[in-house]
Amino acid sequence: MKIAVLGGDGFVGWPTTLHLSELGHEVHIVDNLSRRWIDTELGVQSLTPMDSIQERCRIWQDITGKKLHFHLLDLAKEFERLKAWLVEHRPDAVIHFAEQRAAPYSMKSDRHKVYTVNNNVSATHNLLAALVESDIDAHVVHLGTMGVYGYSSVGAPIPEGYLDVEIDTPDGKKGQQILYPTRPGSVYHMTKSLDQILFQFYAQNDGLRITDLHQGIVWGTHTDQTRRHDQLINRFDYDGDYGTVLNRFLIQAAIGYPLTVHGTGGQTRAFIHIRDSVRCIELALNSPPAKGDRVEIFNQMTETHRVRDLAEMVAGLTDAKVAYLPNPRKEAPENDLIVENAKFLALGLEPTTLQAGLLDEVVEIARKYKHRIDRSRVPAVSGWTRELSASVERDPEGKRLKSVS
Ligand code: NAD
Ligand code: USQ
Repeated sequence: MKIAVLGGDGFVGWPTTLHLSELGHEVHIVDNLSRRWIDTELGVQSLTPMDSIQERCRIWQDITGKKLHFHLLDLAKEFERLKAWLVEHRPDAVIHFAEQRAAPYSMKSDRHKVYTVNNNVSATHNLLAALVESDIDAHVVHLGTMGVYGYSSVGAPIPEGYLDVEIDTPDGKKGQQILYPTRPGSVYHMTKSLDQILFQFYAQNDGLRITDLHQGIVWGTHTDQTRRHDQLINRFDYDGDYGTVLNRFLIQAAIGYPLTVHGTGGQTRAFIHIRDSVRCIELALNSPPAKGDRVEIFNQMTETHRVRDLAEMVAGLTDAKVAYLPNPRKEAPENDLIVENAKFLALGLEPTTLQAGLLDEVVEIARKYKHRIDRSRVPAVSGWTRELSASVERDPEGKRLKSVS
């Protein structure tokens, strides 16, 4: 297949690109490199040293003989170029990772909210409109999030996208399936909820074939392909905006930083290892919906964990200390979470669960590159409201930070 990987320079996009290239697909990365610019804005860098995307592609070709194509394009701002690109390349499938993906970044200020909405909603809508206009019947595989469902305890498993409901009609009760009601907890998660409506419309109106993957928190860093060469190494975010909870706990343990649990740590979330994430995308690509079908939705996760249990587990493995901090986010302090993921299991996914070996692997990588970590960038300082911003703990280590700007 000819596959466009939109956002292919990112944390999930890069290993997906390599995985699909290894399988023999012709892969085209389309990315505006905005994520690298955001690192510059925030004054942070990936824990792992990342080469330029061109250099990464060159190394992959040297090692495997397989060519990767890179195209610098902003999906949200360059509609005409995007359309021209699609017409020229006519991909069989488009994998859409190209959005601003950090909830804390999306809540930093009004500017960050506006950027996240403009970038994410326009990127998705431009893609859909361009596919219709250029009459390209590519299968769109989008990376959505478990967070669209919200995190209130419902006491029942969260289904894969659609909820069976009964409504009262003059002729009695009638069964229906509706999109599971969204309850986003950040501006970022809200954009993913808006994406769902865009997908529903374009599938129904234009027969676009769309799969939406509601993914949990991705952890780990290596896949079989990124391991092959130092310069193929994946991005690894550890900072207070882009670092996600388990990866953050693992690097914190590696550098002797207290594990930064927000609130009581009673938040339960869904998780998936990066190597299962790329495998799920392959499985979804191989099972496209038919033209005219409703949007296909998968819950892309393998297990759920409570944040404080993760912290205690990492502390137990590494002797790290756990710090219970004021929560900068407005979120349920405690929640249960049961998630259905039968569809990927039926397609052959063999879940990689949280094992000590894989946890150690991340700690080892963090130890190797710990000289690249700026401890002052570890605290999560983006508050969801003015009041929460005021109560944020900027110094979990108990040392005065020199600067948090
Ligand atoms: P990332 O930020 O590392 O990668 C996103 C890539 O998209 C970056 O390379 C960025 O430069 C590019 N991009 C953003 N806006 C663009 C635009 N307008 N035009 C072109 N390129 C653009 O993020 P990630 O962690 O790889 O996540 C990829 C996708 O998966 C995101 O959509 C995210 O919402 C979703 N997801 C991620 C996780 C996770 O834990 N990382 C979990 C669930 C879902
Ligand atoms: N948390 C801590 N300590 C930390 C960091 C986070 O206790 O140092 C808590 C948060 O308060 C939250 C939970 O851990 O309750 C998860 O936070 P996170 O930053 O790991 O994940 P989240 O903000 O939800 O976002 C990440 C990705 C996003 C993706 C989402 C999947 O950045 O792109 O969509 O995971 S999900 O969470 O399933 O919606």
